[in-house]
Amino acid sequence: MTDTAILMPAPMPAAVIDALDRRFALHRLWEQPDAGAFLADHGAAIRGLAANTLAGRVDAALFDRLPALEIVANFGVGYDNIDARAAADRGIMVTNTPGVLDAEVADLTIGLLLATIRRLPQADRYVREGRWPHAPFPLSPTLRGRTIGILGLGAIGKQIARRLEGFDVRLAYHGRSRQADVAYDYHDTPVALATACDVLIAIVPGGGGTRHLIDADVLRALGANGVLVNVARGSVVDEPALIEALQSGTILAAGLDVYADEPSVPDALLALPNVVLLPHLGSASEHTRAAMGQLVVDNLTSWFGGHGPLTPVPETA
Ligand code: NAP
Ligand code: 8YV
Repeated sequence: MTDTAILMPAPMPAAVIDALDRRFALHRLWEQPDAGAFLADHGAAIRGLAANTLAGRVDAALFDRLPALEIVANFGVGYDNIDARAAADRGIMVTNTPGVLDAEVADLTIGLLLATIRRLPQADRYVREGRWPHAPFPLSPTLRGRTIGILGLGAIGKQIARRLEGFDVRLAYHGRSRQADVAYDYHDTPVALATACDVLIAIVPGGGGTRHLIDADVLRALGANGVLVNVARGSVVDEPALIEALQSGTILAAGLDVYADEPSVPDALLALPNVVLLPHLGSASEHTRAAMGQLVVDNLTSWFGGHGPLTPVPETA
């Protein structure tokens, strides 16, 4: 155990807390009766921050209160909760958890896609409500014959695509640039991708660069047989436009793991019969959350052991 002070603004898995407690002087900000007063009294001593999406924005305003901060270790591969450029400007390292969750998120995406197209939650409710003896569950749409567009063919997008190759569907993608070693059809705008597809899977990072990348035009291009699956971030989709598209039949259905204002889900979405709604579950297995937590611990341990970061984000690498 060292006296290096680490701040954890919001709870993380118990194993992460225990491991950090053993190595560092860990401060649990959520247990403080007055977080502002704690930061005023102890902020100058904090050298590491263990962050997650529950911790609120990690930005210049927080960095101002933590003048000795050296590293932010994020519990998650997406780090749109952190102003990484502001961190880079101050020489603060930011790390995330790439790789260890790719397969889990890809599995979940396939499950959500099938659940949405074959209406599995609706069918489960049908059985529980005792309706099966009275009439068979209505026939569903199908995955057969579809073209699936992946918006963001990165580490997770590629794992999703690899799984979908086993489903005998056509695959296409959009990113800011064409990837030389990828054989799937490339489209140079989200609208062009949606026009070519009848399933659109969003798995890009969140933040300003991708805000409302899926808007009313993209949804119109996806079409009346179209299915949207969003496992990226809620900010990537214009949520009111999506609700309108689902209500009016502009698209067929949506499977959503993420929302604009988590954990709030708009009543209009809850009321729709043609959506499957998950509470941000992409990486949420015990196995994968443990691996993510270990990587947070390992990044902090490596940094304060003088060995540098293990998984720095590009802005601060
Ligand atoms: P990654 O390897 O960095 O891949 C991101 C992909 O998005 C890249 O292919 C990139 O391609 C593309 N992209 C980035 N900005 C873009 C833009 N403005 N327009 C179009 N494409 C863009 O990241 P990853 O590890 O696959 O993770 C992706 C995201 O998934 C995370 O950042 C996180 O938000 C989300 N996620 C969600 C869950 C969940 O629980 N639902 C779990 C894990 C991750 P180009 O560079 O060619 O544009
Ligand atoms: C986590 C995620 O739910 O890694 C990400 O980007 O969205 C998820 O794995 C989230 O980061 C937990 O804080």
